[in-house]
Amino acid sequence: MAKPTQYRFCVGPWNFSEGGDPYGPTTRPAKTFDWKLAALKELGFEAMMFHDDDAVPEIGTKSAAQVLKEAKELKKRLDGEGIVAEMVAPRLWFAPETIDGGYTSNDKKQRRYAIDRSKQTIDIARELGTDLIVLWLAREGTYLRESKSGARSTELLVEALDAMLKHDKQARLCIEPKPNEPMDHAYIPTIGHALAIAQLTRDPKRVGALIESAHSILAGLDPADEIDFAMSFGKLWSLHLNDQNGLKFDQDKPFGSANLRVAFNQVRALERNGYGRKGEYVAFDVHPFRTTREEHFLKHLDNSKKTFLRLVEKARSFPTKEADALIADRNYQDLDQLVLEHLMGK
Ligand code: GLO
Ligand code: MG
Repeated sequence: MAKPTQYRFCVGPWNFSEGGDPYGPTTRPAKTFDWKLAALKELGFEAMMFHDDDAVPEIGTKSAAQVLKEAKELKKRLDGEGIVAEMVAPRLWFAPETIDGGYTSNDKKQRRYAIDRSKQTIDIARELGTDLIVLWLAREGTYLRESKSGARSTELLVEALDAMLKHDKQARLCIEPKPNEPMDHAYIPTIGHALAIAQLTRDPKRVGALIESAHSILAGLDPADEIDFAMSFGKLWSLHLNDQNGLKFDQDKPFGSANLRVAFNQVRALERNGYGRKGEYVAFDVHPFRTTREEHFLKHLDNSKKTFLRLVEKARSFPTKEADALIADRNYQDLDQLVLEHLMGK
């Protein structure tokens, strides 16, 4: 039997957010990058995720050479701290150029901007020592369906992915699907869509996926099924665990906070498919509640990790024999109770 996975954890600088929402200002002071790096280490996390402009602040004002120089400096800094860069993601959704989308914008100039910026992200990743490029296709969708053609948008997405794959022969593109927010409807809403579009690219084996629990739930799906599906293709290369209370705005709650059983099933799926054995990290894409005081700034991360590790214990100690007997007897009634008793601690 394979040795149990020793999970390794990862977080992004944006996960130390300050509590601002569309209805009110921030409620905690902004923290510096150095503070976040120290916090990450204190929490026992081993890797950091980066947007391109987390790695190189004010990226839009800097020359290509300057961007690479700063990426190199960051790599040295991370090496010194013993922290790995897990991935880099182009933060396309912030720029004035991408108001109508990046790769699927109706404006050719803006599509070019999105592709060029993504290529630069790949260059930054190379400097940071990672081949993983995360693509959260935030604005690749519509507010108004009649404003774009879905067929043309699929073509444009494939063109963009191809341009990135061509730019660097090592880079792996990891699509993070999300069905809505900020868009009404996104073009790549689920893992199925991500894996399907991979097949249309010039190098399907370098296009995989990242599952975020909340995004699956927002699509009305069970994140555990999404994990099983992606891993059946060997295509789950990164993971954003969190929680989501139904079909609302993207809540990014601590892992297990809304539905412990759904969280348990995600951990079971990770365990049964061997997630982490090829060096994949478990990231928590969680945010502190707006009410969180400054002195409790790290609780959402620490608690998510605690819950995850407790659920790993629960997955490993699950009474499989008893469960199998109930399954064989089609006694799902008692199987249900067995799961509940196990989670409640009996
Ligand atoms: C938002 C996304 C976002 C991405 C991150 C990496 O809903 O989950 O946090 O994961 O920007 O691209
Ligand atoms: Mg995410």
